[in-house]
Amino acid sequence: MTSNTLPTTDELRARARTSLGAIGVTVPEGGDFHARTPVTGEDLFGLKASGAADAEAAIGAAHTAFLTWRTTPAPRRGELVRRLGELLREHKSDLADLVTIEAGKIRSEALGEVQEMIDICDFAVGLSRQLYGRTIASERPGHRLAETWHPLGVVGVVSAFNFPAAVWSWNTAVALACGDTVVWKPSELTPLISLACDHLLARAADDVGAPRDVHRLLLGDRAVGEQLVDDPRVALVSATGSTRMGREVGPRVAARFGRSLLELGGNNAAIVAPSADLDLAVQGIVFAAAGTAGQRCTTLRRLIVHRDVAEPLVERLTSAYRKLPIGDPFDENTLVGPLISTAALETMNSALTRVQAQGGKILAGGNRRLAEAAPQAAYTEPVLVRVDEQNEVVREETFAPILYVLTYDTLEEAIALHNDVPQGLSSSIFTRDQQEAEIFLSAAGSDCGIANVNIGTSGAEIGGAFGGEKETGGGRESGSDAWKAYMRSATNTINYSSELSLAQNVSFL
Ligand code: UN1
Repeated sequence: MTSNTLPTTDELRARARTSLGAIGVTVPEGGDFHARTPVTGEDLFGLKASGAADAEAAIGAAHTAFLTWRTTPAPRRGELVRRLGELLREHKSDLADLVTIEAGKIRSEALGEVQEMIDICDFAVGLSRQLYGRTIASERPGHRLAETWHPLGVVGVVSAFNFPAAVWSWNTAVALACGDTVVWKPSELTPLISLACDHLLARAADDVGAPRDVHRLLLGDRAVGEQLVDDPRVALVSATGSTRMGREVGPRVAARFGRSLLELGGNNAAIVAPSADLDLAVQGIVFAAAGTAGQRCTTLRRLIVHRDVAEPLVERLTSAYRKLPIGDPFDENTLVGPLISTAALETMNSALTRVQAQGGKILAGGNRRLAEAAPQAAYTEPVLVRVDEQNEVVREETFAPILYVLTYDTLEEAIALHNDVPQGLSSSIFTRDQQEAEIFLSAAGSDCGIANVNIGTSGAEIGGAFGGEKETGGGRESGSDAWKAYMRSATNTINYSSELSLAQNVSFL
C-alpha cells in the first residue's frame, strides 16, 4: 500500500514556518546552510551556519555560565527543567510537526519523540532533589567518610538526525539539573527542530531567571563538532552517531583526558523461541524492524528464529510486510515514512545487493516507492531477507529497514549468534519459557546494554539507562543513574576527633 500523494515542498515550508512561529522562532535568513525535508527530499530554507568563532564564543559563554550555575541549588536548577517541560507540553504538536518535516517520522512517532522529551524533563526535575552521595563507615574513630557529587562543566552534545530532539533532551535536562551547561551541535539534517528546542529553553531560562548561556546551539558542520571534541573547557562530550564517528571522537577526547559518552551503532537482534506467542512476536518485530523506517539505533536488524517456528513466523511477517502503508508521514494511515536521504537508500540497496550475492533471499519488500512523485526523496518498502549464515553484511549496521532472518536449533546456538556481532545495544527474546528468558537475561546471555523479554528491541522508556556495549560505545544516558556521567564525585574524609590517626594503621611522627 502506498499513499500516492505527498505534500508539496511549499506546503511543508509553510507548515514549518507556522510551527516555528508558534514556538517563537523566526527563521534566520542565510544561505550557507540548508534546512531540508526528506518528505520531498527538497530544501526548505537557507540558514546561517555557525563558524569557528561562533563555536569559540559559545563554549566561552557556556563556561562562564557554568561558574554561576554550578552553585545554584540543584532544586532551583530543576525549576528551569520543569519550565522547559511545560513549554514542551504546550508545543507538543508544533515540535512533532518539525520532527516529521525534518526527520520524516510518522505523526505518532513524532509525538512519541516529544513525549520522551517531556518524560525526561519530569525525571530530571525529580533528580534535582535526588543527587545523592553515600556516607561510608570509616575505619578510623572520630572520622566520617562521604562522597559528594559536583557539577562537571560544559557538556558538548552531538546528536543525530533520527532522534533530533529527544536525544538532546536526555542529555540537556539531566546535565542542567546536574549543574552543567550545554553546547549543542545537532545533525546538519535537522536544524529547524534544533532552533525550536533552543528557543524553548531560552524562554524557560527567561521565565525562571536562569542565565541564557546555560545552553548554546551551534548549527554547523563537522568542524564545529571537532571544536567541541578538542576544547579542554568541554568536560564531557556526549555523542550519538555512527561507530565510525565514535572511533574518532573517543580517542580525541581521551587524549586531553576529557570524558566522552558514546551512543554508537547497534545491530539489534531478537530470538524467537518455539514457545513464543507468535501474534505478539509479529507485532513486536514489525514495529521494531520497520518502524521509523528502520532508522533507530535500536531498530531490529536480525531475527534469530527457532527452526520449528520459522515457517509460520516468516509467513506472518511476509504478509504483514506486504500490507505496510508507506508514504506521506503526515497521513494518519502511514506506518513507514521516507528514509532520510537518497544516499541512505543507496547504502540500503548496496547492502541488499551484497547480501544476495552471498546467498541471501529477499522474502518481502525492497522496492522503491514514490520515485516519480518525489525523485529526490527516498521511500522504500522495508525488506525481509532470509540468510543462511551471519555473514559480514549481516554483521554490519545498515541504517535502513532491512531485517535478516536466521534460524537456530538450540538456545545456546541462538545466544552465540546473537552475540557474534561487533555492536551491543539492544536485544530481545520472545518466549513463554521462563528458564529461557532468564538465561537470555543472565551473565551468559545477551551481551547488550538493553535486553528485553516479549517486547521488541526499540522504544525504550526514559526511566532506564540507555546505551550499549562493544562498538556501541559503552555510554549510558537518560534514566537510572546515568546522571553520574554528568557529574564528578569527591570523596571526603572528615576528622571530628582531636587526634590524627592514619589509615591502614600507619604510624608517622
Ligand atoms: C536512538 O535511536 O538514537 O529506545 C534512540 C528507543 C528510543 C530511543 C532511540 N527511546 O528506540
